Amino acid sequence: MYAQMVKSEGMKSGEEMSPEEKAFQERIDRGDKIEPKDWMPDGYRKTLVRQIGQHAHSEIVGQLPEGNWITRAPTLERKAILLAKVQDEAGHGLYLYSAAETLGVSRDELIEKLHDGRMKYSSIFNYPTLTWADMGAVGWLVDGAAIMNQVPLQRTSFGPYSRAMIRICKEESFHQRQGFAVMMKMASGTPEQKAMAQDALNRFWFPSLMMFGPSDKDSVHSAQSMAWKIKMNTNDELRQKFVDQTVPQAEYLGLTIPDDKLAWNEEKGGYDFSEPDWTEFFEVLKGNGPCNRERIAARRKAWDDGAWFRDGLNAYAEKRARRAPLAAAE
Ligand code: BYC
Repeated sequence: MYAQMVKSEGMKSGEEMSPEEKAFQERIDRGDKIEPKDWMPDGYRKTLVRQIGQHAHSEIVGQLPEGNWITRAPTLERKAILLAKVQDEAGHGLYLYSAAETLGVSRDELIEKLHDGRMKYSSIFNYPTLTWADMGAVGWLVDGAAIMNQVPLQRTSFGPYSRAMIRICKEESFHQRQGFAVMMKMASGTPEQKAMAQDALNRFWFPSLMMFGPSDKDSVHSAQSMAWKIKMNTNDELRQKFVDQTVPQAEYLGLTIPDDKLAWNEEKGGYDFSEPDWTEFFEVLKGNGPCNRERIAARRKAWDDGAWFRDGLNAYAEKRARRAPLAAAE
């Protein structure tokens, strides 16, 4: 079973809903934002914790493949830019953990579930970054795919998630442009540099298409999540938009998308393209991708190494809380 935490139970019809559920759905349909203290169905809360939590984990685990290149960036300027980008990802993770916490789950609980495999993070971060050109491909394709998914999420129905997405999207578009700038430099460089750029595109193309999730027929959560406006589009809709946006960019770079079936389809006004290898996708989700074990081991180590710091912060917070009543009494 590749979908593990929250089972989407199938959607209720209007008649099956309780009066509270009906009123809730009417609020969603009107476009109201739902805030943390508002009444919400249990499934809505659980779905949000699952999606926002996984999204937060993706931002944090997503630092690892890029962090790998900070010490090896080709110039000081590139190093400073990459460092800033990786720091931004940490910030995105923190906004998202905070949004999830408003739903009554603690950050520690979410992190524990990541570490023991009960929660996922984006499949893309289980692929290695082998050359500097991969920093270009990650920014251009991975952040490009992320933005395609995240721009509509600015209108998601849960207020704290929507507000977090507005901030994140601003930074994400800078990330995508820095990736494209790296690709432009590489693609217009020496033949060896252009070959590195092409190789990075070859390796990251299909994993980037997988970021949008399984095809609609296999997406267990889409129908309910869209009815609740937790998701605004289906996985296939966003994947199509991403391909349509990215193909002309590859042409501009003089690079070839590694797909023989890629062809403009006049009738649908979009590209036809090959499906990713879904067997590979489900294997990555099960923990068998090229870097799954390495990524989780790195996160566990960071958590263990930071224990002394968290203990210190907690001890300080307790001390302050003990002193507060005394200070008030003086
Ligand atoms: N990877 O019914 P479905 C970033 C899981 S980070 C892993 O379609 P849903 C960045 C899915 O969770 C970008 N798992 O699910 C950071 C579910 O399993 P569970 C992260 C995937 O939720 C640093 C099962 O498959 N963005 O931008 O309706 C550097 C069934 O799928 C994936 C977000 O997280 C996957 N690719 O739709 C650079 C965006 N796809 O949970 C960049 C927010 C599916 O039942 N999330 N699964 O065990 C979403 O929009 C949706 O959760 C998804 C999946 C479209 C990803």
